[in-house]
Amino acid sequence: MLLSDDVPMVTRADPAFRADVLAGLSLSQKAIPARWFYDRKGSELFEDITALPEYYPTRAETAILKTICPELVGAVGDGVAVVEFGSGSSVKTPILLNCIEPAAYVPIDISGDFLRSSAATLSGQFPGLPVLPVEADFMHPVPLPDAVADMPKLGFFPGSTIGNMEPLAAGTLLRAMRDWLGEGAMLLIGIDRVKDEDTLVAAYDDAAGVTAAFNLNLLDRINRELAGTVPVDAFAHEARWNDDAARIEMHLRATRDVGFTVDGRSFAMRAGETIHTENSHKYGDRDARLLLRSGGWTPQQQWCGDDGAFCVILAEA
Ligand code: AVJ
Repeated sequence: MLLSDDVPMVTRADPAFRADVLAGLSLSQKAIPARWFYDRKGSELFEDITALPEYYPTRAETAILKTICPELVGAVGDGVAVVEFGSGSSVKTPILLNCIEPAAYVPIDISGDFLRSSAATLSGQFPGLPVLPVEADFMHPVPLPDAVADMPKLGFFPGSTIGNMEPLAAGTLLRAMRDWLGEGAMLLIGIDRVKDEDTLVAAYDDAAGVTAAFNLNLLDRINRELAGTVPVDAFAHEARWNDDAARIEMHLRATRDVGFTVDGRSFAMRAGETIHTENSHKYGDRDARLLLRSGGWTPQQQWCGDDGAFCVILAEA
């Protein structure tokens, strides 16, 4: 009976996803880490988010990267190895590589498949450039390729991805990057700014409902990969500004009392109760530089575009 055909297949689910979901749904404030948004559908929805009129960060950062090239070349120098933390699938990577003309490009990502396909695409775009992908979790560094051992390093961490981390974890990550890249390395990092609440909330609760679909897709993923019975139509997307913690929070709010199972375990939620799905921390001018300093990086230059909505900071280890 247990192995009958109508028992959903759950054996191929990522054990870390299952562990995070089961643990997160057992908390009094239910919470699931934001990294689980990015299945295939979620990654596509995130691409759509970056083009939304309300979602300013991607446009702002791309515009900054396009204008700062001459200054960047002067500050960074020749023959560097660019080490990107994340997939390097965005339009930002080619902008940087065209500008710096590095001696090597090392994309680091936790997802091997994604890493290899974006590395192949970039190799095609930059025929003379050694592209040396490293499959690793930022939090558990593996050695960089021998080929870049003697090159000066430029870390690249765009998108305000650091904002997903609580300050404690953000500091730990910055210190890990410093250890990884070595003393004298440079880091080019994008950090989103604190600004008026309406602008921030709109960026995470767009009129077209794309961010809502992105958030709700997590429940579909749970149902699909973890044999869940979550009634997705009983949940609503919510984006709120938490001023104490200086962050946008995304939640999934139960609109009625619900009960469901995930991987055979039962959960219940009251109407109004939420699952906390993401933090996106925003940093003031001094906050961002202090964060970098606490991670062992000394800010050298900062560019915040015409409206100061988003900043790119160059720091040295
Ligand atoms: C990819 C983490 C930078 O926090 O702005 C966008 C993710 N979530 N809309 C962000 C996201 C909802 C994004 N980061």
